[in-house]
Order: sequence, then C-alpha cells, then structure tokens
Amino acid sequence: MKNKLSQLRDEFLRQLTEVKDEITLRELELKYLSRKGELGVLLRSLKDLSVDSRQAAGTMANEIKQELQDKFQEALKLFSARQTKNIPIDVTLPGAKMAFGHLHPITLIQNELEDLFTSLGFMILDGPELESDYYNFTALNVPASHPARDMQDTFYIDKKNKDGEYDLLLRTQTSPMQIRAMQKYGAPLKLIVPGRCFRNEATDARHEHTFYQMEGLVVAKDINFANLKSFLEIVGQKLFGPATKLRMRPKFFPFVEPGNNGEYTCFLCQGKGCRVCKNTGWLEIVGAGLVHPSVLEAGGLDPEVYSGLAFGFGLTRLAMLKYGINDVRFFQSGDLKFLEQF
Ligand code: FA5
Repeated sequence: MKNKLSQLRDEFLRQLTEVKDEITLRELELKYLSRKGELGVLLRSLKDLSVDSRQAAGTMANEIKQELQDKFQEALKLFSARQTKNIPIDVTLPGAKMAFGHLHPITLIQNELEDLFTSLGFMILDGPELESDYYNFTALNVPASHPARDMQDTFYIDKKNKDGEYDLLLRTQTSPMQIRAMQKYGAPLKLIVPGRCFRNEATDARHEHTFYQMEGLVVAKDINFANLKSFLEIVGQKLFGPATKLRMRPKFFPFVEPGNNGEYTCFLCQGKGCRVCKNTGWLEIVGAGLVHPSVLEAGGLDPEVYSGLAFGFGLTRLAMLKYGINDVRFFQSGDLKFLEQF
C-alpha cells in the first residue's frame, strides 16, 4: 500500500509539471484528487488492511493527500493570476470615468467670503457648537428673564451644572464668539467666524434646525456706523456684483445699538422687483450694528475707550439666493442629485 501511495504521489507531481493551463489542471484534479479519483480509491481500500498496516498507511495517505492538495491549489492560483493578466485590453474603448468630489454650495459661499475678509485683514476664527448659556445669551445682553430669549429657541443638553441649571446648549448663532474673541485677544480686533448653528424650529422651506452663519466683528478706538456701512457695501458688491446697493433699516438685536438689517438690491432684477425679492427690489441679507457697551464689558473691554461693529450673515440663506435653491432642506439631505449640480 505504501508503495502504491508513493507511486501515485510521484506520478501526480510529474504530471503537474506538464500542466500548461487551468483546464488540464482541473483534469488532473479529477483524475487523482476527486472523490472517485485514484487517491480516493486507495483511501477507501485502507479498510481492507490489518489494523497495524492500516494505521501506518493511513497516516501516510493523509500526508500525501494534504501535500497534493496544496500543490494543486498553488498551481491553480498561478494560472488564475496569469489568466487575469492575459485579458486582452481594448485600447479603443473610452476609459472608466473617475468620480471627483466637490465642494458643498455652502462651503463655496464661505470660501468666497473668507477670501474677501482675509484680504481686508480679518482673521478667521472657529468656535464651539456646544456653547454655554452664558456665552450664547447672557453675555450678549440677553439675561435669563429677557423677552429676547423667545427669538431663538434651541436644543439644551440634558445635564445640570452644580447650581442645578441646564447651561449647555447648541449655539443659536455665531455671536458668542464675539465675547470669546474679545476675552482672548483684547483689542484692536478684526475677525470673522463662519460656523454651524442650531435652532429649535418648525422646519419649512426657509427654516432648518441646523444652518450656517458667518459673524463679523471689528473692535478698535472710534469705530462708527460709517465703517459698518462701508464693510457691508464691499460684501454686497463682492457677492452680487459692483452695481449692488445697500440700505440699512433699523432692527432690534440685543447685542448691538443701534441695530439694523442690511438689505441689498436684488441681484436678479437689479432692484426692479421680481419673484426672488418678493417684488420689493431688496433682499434682507445681514443683521448688523454697533457693539452694545455691555457686550464690550462682558468681553473685558472698556466701552469708554473702545467701540465696535458686528454683523451676521446666514450663509445657508445666501447660498439659497446665489444658486436659486428654493428649499433650505436640500442642503443637508445628502441627496446626490442635488449636490452634483454644484
Ligand atoms: C442673528 O442670529 C444675529 N446673531 C445676527 C447678528 C450678528 C446681528 C451681529 C447683529 C450683529 P438672526 O436671528 O436674524 O440674527 O439670524 C441671522 C441669519 O441667520 C438670518 O438672517 C438667516 O439668514 C439665518 N437663519 C436664522 N435662522 C435660520 C434657520 N432656522 N434656518 C436657516 N437660516 C437661518
């Protein structure tokens, strides 16, 4: 039996050296290694041997079986690799299209404004999205009992501080960075803060629970309303073209005094009145004003010495206007059909 086994092994290995392709290799497998193949027949005949010879021959047979199977697998791998390499390539076919990523429309607007403001000497700051009640409201002149709290509801973190109050929230605006920046850098100061904000809103085509704003703050001696107006004019002309006009109408924001809404002539109808501007000829784009003395104080600056201007854009709404998007909810929908248009 041992002789037969070793002859079979040698024969298999010899024939393996002559195999030229996968088909003959498979034939060899069938002949020797399949259930009804020569090795299988020998293995089944082991039962006819005496107990002693069966044990010795059985061990040998199993070792040979393993060896031949390994050799077969090795050869198979070699042929498969060669076969893949040998697939003919039709060089006249068009190439596979590469998929490129691209910037989100809000990032495009953000980049455009960042370029403008850095060219005017502003620094760009990032701030925490998880804010304290103090920075988001109280330090911005909106104490706990103030009715202006109703203007911006948000999502509170379900964890009380040591005084038993819920004081962590998702920021409703980028304005808290006004205070943080004054505390950290003092004055003079020129900065913008692009970033994500959150509000507890009933969402509709113009309101999202998550959206982007860009804050601007300038603090120095003798900052006045004319400085604010000129910055806002530059921004409007950069965004909507050199003929764009600005008008400023009073609006209440607790952290500026006086506060106003900056409106630009509609880029689509040039102020004549159309669907985009609801026939007014003007687009409400930016909240702005001169920094309230209490806010300067909260930032650690003396309002008798320093003054400041601040403004805040809704980047999401700007992107809607600029790209003619009629529903704010598209931005975060993850819908590729929407995103691929930019
Ligand atoms: C503010 O948030 C002020 N912090 C802006 C400001 C800064 C005023 C500095 C004065 C000085 P307001 O709540 O109006 O203001 O929001 C500013 C802009 O954010 C809005 O004009 C709008 O474009 C955008 N915005 C507000 N809520 C939403 C929302 N739910 N979805 C999409 N955009 C929103």
